[in-house]
Amino acid sequence: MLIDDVKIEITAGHGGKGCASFNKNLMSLGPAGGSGGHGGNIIFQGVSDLNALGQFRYKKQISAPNGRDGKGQFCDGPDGKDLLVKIPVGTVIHNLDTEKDSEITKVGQEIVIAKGGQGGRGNFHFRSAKNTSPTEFEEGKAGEYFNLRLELKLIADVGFVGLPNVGKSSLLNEITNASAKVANYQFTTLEPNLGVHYGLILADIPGLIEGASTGKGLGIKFLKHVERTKIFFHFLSVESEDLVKDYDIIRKELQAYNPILLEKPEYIFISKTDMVSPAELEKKIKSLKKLSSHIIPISIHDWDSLQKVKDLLNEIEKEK
Ligand SMILES: Nc1nc2c(ncn2[C@@H]2O[C@H](COP(=O)(O)OP(=O)(O)OP(=O)(O)O)[C@@H](O)[C@H]2O)c(=O)[nH]1
Ligand SMILES: [Mg+2]
Repeated sequence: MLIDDVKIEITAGHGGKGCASFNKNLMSLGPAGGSGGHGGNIIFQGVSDLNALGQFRYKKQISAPNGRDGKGQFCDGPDGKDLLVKIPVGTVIHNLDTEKDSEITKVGQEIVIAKGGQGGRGNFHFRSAKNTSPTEFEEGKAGEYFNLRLELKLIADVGFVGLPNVGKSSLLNEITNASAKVANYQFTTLEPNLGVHYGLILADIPGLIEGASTGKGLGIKFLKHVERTKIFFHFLSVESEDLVKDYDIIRKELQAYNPILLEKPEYIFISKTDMVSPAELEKKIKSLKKLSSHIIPISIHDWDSLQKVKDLLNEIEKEK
């Protein structure tokens, strides 16, 4: 199960306490209390693993180690280690307390989400000409505490949309490194799949059916993953009796989710062309003329058609 929306609580490390103590060396008496170490920060780091939010399925609270207390004989407490948390690229981090959002957009990007508390000063730092034997020291400061909502919104360049069983996953598997499950029934794919074609990320978005926007089937929860997709590949199966109707169903669901989706450039594919005669295919393509003058026929059993898809992707990448 893809975890793509989760609430967690995070606590950065608290600062260690400063120490009040005096030098045990009789030759140089005086304050010698060390300072507390700083608390560890909580740092989010972008990774390509889409399932990285799965770590929060059961564990909803994370904290970084505290700084240790200072000790006598000028011993400062060690700092708490920073906690590095791996987060999938495309995660929007909503801070529910400050109402500020930040976002991980690149692999390797690091954001300090909660700062560790400062360590308190030991009495050594309070010595002065007036007071050579201070007994003052500070407590460490608390680490930052926040409630966060982590929402994964894939940043794919191309989103594959279409009714179930039209061959979206099959094409993704053919032209990328993906190994999505493929089968001759609806809803084979239950979660978005990603594939990479050179510099482009392609996302196969399952579950769009008539009424998805009102919660039917898998619903439209996966559409948030195409909100930021630049281009759609819209798949229509040659097996269908009424391609225009199929097309309209998907467009309606996209619109119900967010009308902006309809403004994105799209390419219309007619899939499984090997299943009909060339004359039949021609007829079907003609039936789509009012949608677009440029319909792309594909079949995973037709090498030339796959090559054309790859050429198109190369062009899209060049423009990117
Ligand atoms: N003959 C033929 N069959 C195809 C082609 N592409 C896909 N199929 C078959 O069509 C069926 C559905 O393909 P999928 O790739 O699972 O379709 P999907 O759109 O991902 O379906 P869901 O995951 O259910 O939304 C499978 O049995 C595929 O083998 C094609 O070009 N030609
Ligand atoms: Mg599929």
